[in-house]
Amino acid sequence: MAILQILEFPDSRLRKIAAPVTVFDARLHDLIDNMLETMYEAQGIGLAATQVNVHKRLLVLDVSEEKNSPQVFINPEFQVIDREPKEYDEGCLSVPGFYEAVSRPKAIKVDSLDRDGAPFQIEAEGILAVCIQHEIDHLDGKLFVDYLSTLKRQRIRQKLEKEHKKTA
Ligand code: QAP
Ligand code: CO
Repeated sequence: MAILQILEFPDSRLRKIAAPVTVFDARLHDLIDNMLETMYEAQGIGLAATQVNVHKRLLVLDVSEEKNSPQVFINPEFQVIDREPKEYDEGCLSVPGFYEAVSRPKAIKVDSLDRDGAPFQIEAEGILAVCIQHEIDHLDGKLFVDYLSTLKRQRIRQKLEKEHKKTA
């Protein structure tokens, strides 16, 4: 297993659109395991392949208290089942140190493939629904800061760019 490097806003590679996964082999399983290890090590609850510079449609998450319930979604798609907007304080491993309120539909139905390519469907609400929508956004080159005001987004970008200059 290995810890992967996580791209940080405003890296332009976070804007790429990911392509569907077509091959379910040992290499994919290695990537999934490495993404889970990277997410746990960074104390995240969700990680999309885009964030580790792999532009394929897969994401991992674990929203459990005990951090013992890894979930993998490949080529996920969702439908809204309750459009009632629900606000949640979101963060992102690619936007370290920043949390802001974002509104998203309250409940969704997700169609996905598992790590072996078998289809499954779940309904999600609460933090799981937030996390899945946030991670699918990554696969489409979208970040939670895109939902904020231009002023807030530019402030976050400036602060992170300063950090990157220090540590580059
Ligand atoms: C997305 O976010 C999410 O700033 C996953 O310093 C967020 O795992 C879904 C993290 C909120 C639902 C609700 C962020 C770790 C982790 C940071 C994360 C940080 C360290 C964010
Ligand atoms: Co994120």
